[in-house]
This record gives sequence, structure tokens and C-alpha cells, in this order.
Amino acid sequence: MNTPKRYLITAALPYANGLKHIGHLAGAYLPADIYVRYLKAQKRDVVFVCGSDEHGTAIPIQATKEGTTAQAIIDKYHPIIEQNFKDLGIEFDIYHRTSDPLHHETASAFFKDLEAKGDLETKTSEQYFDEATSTFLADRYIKGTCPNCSHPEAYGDQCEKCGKSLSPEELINPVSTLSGQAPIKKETTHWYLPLNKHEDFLRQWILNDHAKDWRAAVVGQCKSWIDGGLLPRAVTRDLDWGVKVPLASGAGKVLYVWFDAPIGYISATKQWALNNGKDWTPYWNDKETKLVHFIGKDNIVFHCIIFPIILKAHGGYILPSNVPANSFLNLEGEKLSTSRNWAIWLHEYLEDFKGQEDSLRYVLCATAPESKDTDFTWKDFQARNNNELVAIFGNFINRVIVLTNKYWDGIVPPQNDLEDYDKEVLEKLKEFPEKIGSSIEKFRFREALQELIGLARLGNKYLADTEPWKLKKINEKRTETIIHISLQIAASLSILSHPFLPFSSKKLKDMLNLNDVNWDDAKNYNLCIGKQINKAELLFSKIEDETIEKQIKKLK
Ligand code: B3M
Ligand code: ZN
Repeated sequence: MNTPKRYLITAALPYANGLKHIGHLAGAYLPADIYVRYLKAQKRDVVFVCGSDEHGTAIPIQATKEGTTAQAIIDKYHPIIEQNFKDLGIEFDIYHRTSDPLHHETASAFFKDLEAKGDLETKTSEQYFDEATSTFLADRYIKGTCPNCSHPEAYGDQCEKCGKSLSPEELINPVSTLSGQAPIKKETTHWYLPLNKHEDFLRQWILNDHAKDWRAAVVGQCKSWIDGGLLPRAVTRDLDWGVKVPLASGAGKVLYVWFDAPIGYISATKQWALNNGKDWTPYWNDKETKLVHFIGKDNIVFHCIIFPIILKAHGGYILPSNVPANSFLNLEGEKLSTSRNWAIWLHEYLEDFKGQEDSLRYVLCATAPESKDTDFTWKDFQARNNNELVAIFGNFINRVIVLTNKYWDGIVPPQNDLEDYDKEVLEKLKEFPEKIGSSIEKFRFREALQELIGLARLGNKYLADTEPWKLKKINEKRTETIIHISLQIAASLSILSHPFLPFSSKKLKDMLNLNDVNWDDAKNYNLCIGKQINKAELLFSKIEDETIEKQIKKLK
């Protein structure tokens, strides 16, 4: 496989209508961050973009709930979400926002370009209108009885009780949530993106060209969309919150949030370039750029079908090389839910587990819903933290660092004659950067993390087998070799853990006085003999039953 010239990595733009939970983190942001950290450790040219999605009906609806304005909502949540990501070590090159004028310009220009080229169609239809407030009603603004389960509070787009997706016409006794009155039908004209006209291209590009290298669940979902018959999709809305339709005939209308949001990746890249004195164009226009979208599975159709059609219709833009969408993470056997408050909120985790950010990253990666939905439980979180991070990784590091300090005042001892066992361990050590790297490049982050823990196990076992603490007085030279090799393993761990456990990786590098190291240095990092290392610091700490019980109680 050729190494791409540069990478543009995106993570789904979170709606700035509320706080984010571990399901969001596990779905898109953590895997994206792991991938990017790995690429950067390889010194590749990478830009990692994200930002708040500040349009769509979700924002004004939240504003109504909180008794404030849409603007106040995005201004409240945007900085909190940004800060929570930062505190969890999710390191974007830019965290932009779609309310920014640069984004409005970029999205408008896309719409105008497609409209001028005849890539959009207009259609007039009847839609629900609330006479009391003189507004066309977005699906979410209409409530009624579910035709499927008779739940009286179903929304115009979905019944949250039985999960069925609905169209407003299907609701029995619809009422406007704005006024409480029954809506009337009124004519309105909208612009549509004719997805049906791009069917051949989609079949070829996804079902043929990417049948093998994209995740089966992603290709499968695309296939069922395509086979189900693609229809023209409205890309404008009667709403006063969003990017204004840039045509005289579109007064009072805005772009559909799913039209403008993915273009937000482009606006974010432009802003990043402006901030850093760079040129954004090769990241989006040069075929040698590898574009990867990290998303949750509910966003597949937008990233694999709608956005690529927009990019292709516009022309001059590359298409994603891969869209490694994750399935869903459940919590204690139940679906995560914002409305039922069944979630572990990022800001709460950060408060309750200060200094243990890597523990969450670790567990969410180890149980990532890469091929099917998975379950997060507090007990499993505790077990993985205590039995893997503390007992294997942390224990190994602590022993090596403490022994080096105790025996030689922290001066790295030389490597003397090697026994067969040493050679075997050093041979194995060499394989890890490649093994972990190739799993990451295939978006198999769980597998990569398993390998990493395998390396910590190797070190732990090596120490347990050779027992240098029993040898020191009898055979100083042998003790030196064992500790030297163990320090090499520790150095490799500090490098290879960086994508997954950035805080602990940094701490460990500081303990070992390592800086400016490359991924491949982990093969055989020759810690210079005679180099001074620092005192041992706790890498991971044990989580007590009490702490876990408190969290379980808090959920219920
Ligand atoms: N804001 C939906 C979501 O967070 C949406 C993603 C936009 S990505 C361009 O699930
Ligand atoms: Zn229902």
C-alpha cells in the first residue's frame, strides 16, 4: 500500500444543543483521535478537523426548552463541548463552528454552484403550517398519536416509544408543538438533490470499488439505501435558523442542516489554513490526499451518499477513502438516552475521575462498537482499569523505574551478554510497532490496543521470569542486562501507547527522559547507556468498589 501524501481526518460535528456522553466519544471522536495520533507519530502530514454543528431544528427546540434563544444555546454548548474533548485528549487541529460567517459563505457557495449547474430540482408540495405562529412546521415540531403503537406523544419524524420512523402525515391528530393547535396544509417550494440520478455512480463507487476495504456494516447500509430506491431529497427548509438560501426566490428559507453540516469540514479546513498560514486546497482537491470520515452508524447515509453526491456534483473535490462508522455503545445493557438521562456525561466523568482520562479512553477503545453494538458497564470499566492498566502496564513500569533508581541511582545500566530468552524478547519487541500500526491503519483499534497490552504483558512476564531483584547481589552484570531490556520495553510502551493513552504516554516519556521519538524507534529504542531517568510516578490508579457503586447509584 502506498503511503498517501497527506491526510484529512474528520470527526462528526456534534450538535451544539446539549452535552455529550461516552457514546459520542466511543462512536467517532476517540477512534479518530487514535488514528490521527498514530499518523502524526509517523510524521505524516495530517489535518484533523471538527467543530460544532449549530444548525437544524435541534438548536431552536433546545432554546424553547431552556427558555432562551438559539444563539444563546450554541454559545453555551459550543465551548463546553470543545473543552470536554480537549480534557479527554481529543486533539483536533481545529474545532470550528458552523455559525461562523466563513462557513455560511462556503455552504452558500456550494448551494449556488449546484443550483446554477442544474444539479438541484425544485418542487412545490403541501406541508404542515401553524397559523397561530405563521410557521411551516419541521417534522420535530409536530406531535401526534403514533399509528404503530398509539403512543400519544410521537414526533413527526419518529416515535420515541416504538422507534418507528414516521412522516408527519402518518401521525393521528397532529398538533403543532409551538401553539398546541392543529396545523393546516399549505404549499411551499423547496430545492431537492436528486439522489436517484447518481445511483450508477454510487453502485460503482461503494458497492464495487469499496466493497472490500470499507466495513461490511457500512457497505451493507449503503446497499440497502441504494437497493431501496433513492429519491430526490429536500435540501432546504422553511426555518429561520441556519444558512440562508442564497437566492431571491428562497427568502425565508434555510439550507437543510445535513446539506450544510458536512460542508463544515471544508470551512473548518479553510479556517485552520488561515490560522496557520497554510493552503487548504490540496487537502480537498488533490487526489493524493486520503480523506477519512469518523462517524456513528446513524450518519452513514449522509457521509456515504449525500455528501459525496454534493462533492461530485460540485466537481474538483476528492471523495472519502473510507468512512469507518461505528455501531452504538450501550450502557449497562440499555440504549444510551439523553432524554431519559441514561448516560455517562463527559463533563461528569471528567469531574469524578480527575487524572484518569486515559482509563476511559482505554475501556472505550477496548470495547469499541467497531463491528456491532457493545455494552459499557461500570464493573467492566473497573475490572479493565484494575486488572489491565494497573496490574499489568502500571505494575511493570513501576518495577522497572523503581529498580533502576534503587540500584543505579536512575542511571540506565548497560546491556551485557544476551541469553536466548533475552534475544527472544528483543525479537518480539521489534514486531510491535508494525503490528499495532497495521491494525490502526485498518481501523481495527480494539485489536491494536490488545497488541499494546500484549507488549506490557511481555515486559511483566520477562521481569517475573528473570527476577532481577534476586540476582543483584549474585550477578550484577546479568541484572544490568535485564533492567536494560526492561527499560527498552518501557520506552517502546511509551511510544506505542501514545495514540490510545496520551496522558500516560507523556508521563512515561517524562520518567524515561525521552523526547522527539518516532513510532519506529519503538522497534529497538536504544536508551543511551548512562542516561539518567527520573523517579517513578504513578501511571494508573486502582478504582475502588465504593467509587463504582456510587456511579451505578447515580445512574439509577
Ligand atoms: N450533527 C449528527 C450527529 O451528531 C450531526 C453530525 C454532523 S456531521 C457533518 O449525530
Ligand atoms: Zn410508536
